[in-house]
Amino acid sequence: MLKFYYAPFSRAFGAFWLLEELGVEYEIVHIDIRVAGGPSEEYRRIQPSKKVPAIEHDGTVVTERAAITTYLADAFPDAGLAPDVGSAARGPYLTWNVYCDSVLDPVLCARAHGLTYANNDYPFGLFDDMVANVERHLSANRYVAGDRFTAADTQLGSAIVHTMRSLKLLPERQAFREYAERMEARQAYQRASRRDYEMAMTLPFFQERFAGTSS
Ligand SMILES: N[C@@H](CCC(=O)N[C@@H](CS)C(=O)NCC(=O)O)C(=O)O
Repeated sequence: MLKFYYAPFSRAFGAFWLLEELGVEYEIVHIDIRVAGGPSEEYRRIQPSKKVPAIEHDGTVVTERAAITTYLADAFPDAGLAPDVGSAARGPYLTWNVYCDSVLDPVLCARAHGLTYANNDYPFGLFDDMVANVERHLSANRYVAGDRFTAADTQLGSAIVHTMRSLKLLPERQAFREYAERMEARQAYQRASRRDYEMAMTLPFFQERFAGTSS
């Protein structure tokens, strides 16, 4: 039994897309992160900061996106979305999976909230270094781990599409646009995206915000 703790239009999207790529059965548990006061205290038992995503697989709870991504790809090896342990591709696969949460997301979050800093003292480093690193990597590689799609692409792909296209925090670069297009063309991405939108539109929070616009 696999439970997916999720909220639409959130950082849970990458895991949602990965579950669709894996083609496994899962049950969605909607956590209302937009309700006044946040999710119920009971949810802290699953995710200590009451955030999404989280998964529960045969009684094991996994939180934090990089861990969830690694866990799921390893738990369902038939999908072939995790490079073998010891293979050359395993290095960039793990590096970029973690980099998305420990560098890319906090750097962009700091910028979104107006945190300015010029030194390299924060563990996530500098905005320009992050952008240059992602651009360099995607200019040289079709996918995170080289020439084939892996679970780590759901991490980087979801982050790039969301922060470049919707939030406009990540600057437009040709390498980012081409990578985003490759990701958006995937059927699993499109299925997850459609369901994410449909679920968002069942919530008054998004019904009000999207009133009068079309998808
Ligand atoms: N460190 C967590 C962060 C997840 C996260 O920030 N989730 C946001 C969704 S956009 C959330 O649940 N926010 C709800 C809240 O802060 O109340 C991870 O990587 O899984």
